[in-house]
Amino acid sequence: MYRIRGFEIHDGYLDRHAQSSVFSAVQEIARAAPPYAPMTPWGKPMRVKMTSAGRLGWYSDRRGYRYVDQHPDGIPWPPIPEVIMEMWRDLVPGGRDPECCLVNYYGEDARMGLHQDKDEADFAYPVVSVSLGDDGLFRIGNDTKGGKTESLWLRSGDVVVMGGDARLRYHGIDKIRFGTSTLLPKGGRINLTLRVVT
Ligand code: MD3
Ligand code: FE
Repeated sequence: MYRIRGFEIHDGYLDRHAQSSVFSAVQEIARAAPPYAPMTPWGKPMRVKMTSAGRLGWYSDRRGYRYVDQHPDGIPWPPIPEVIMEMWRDLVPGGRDPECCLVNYYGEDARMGLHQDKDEADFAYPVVSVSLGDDGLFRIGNDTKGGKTESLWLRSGDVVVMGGDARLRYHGIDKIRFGTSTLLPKGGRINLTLRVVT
């Protein structure tokens, strides 16, 4: 484990076997709650496809960003699979369980601009991120817009814990290196973020 700007980077946290187990769990979530491209508040669909597991799922439309208790098709979000819960309990011991596991799918040209995650009620809880599949170039900024940023490649099996001082840092994914991993049969990158929401 090493730290950059308060982010705990657990590189190689999941070995190949564990990555396959977590990927199977993600496919189970995607079967119950199909990934979709959320509409941004400014009316453009996101390039990253998303779905969620847990009591609450992250959602966006013309009215803004928020957590909702159902998939846009009106189905309840599936429960967070146990293999995913185990990672949270290992890395964030003794606290509440996450209420949301947001699943992000990055195809060849998908990226996510620099943003803060502040739709949650309690910033004392960290966000845990799990990367699967192709490499993604992760950019870390500051607590306000602008200033110098640092970038690092996240690889399949890497886990990042964003807590304490790092919880409100600007961050994003600039690009993925399509085809760098054989974990996902169709290529691309999956990121899971585990969050306490309320
Ligand atoms: C830092 N996802 O879902 S994960 C997101 O790879 C998101 O899909 C990116 O940013 C991805 O909101 C980056 C790393 C991450 C996630 C949540 C954070 C970094 C964070 C919350 C607070 C601070
Ligand atoms: Fe984020």
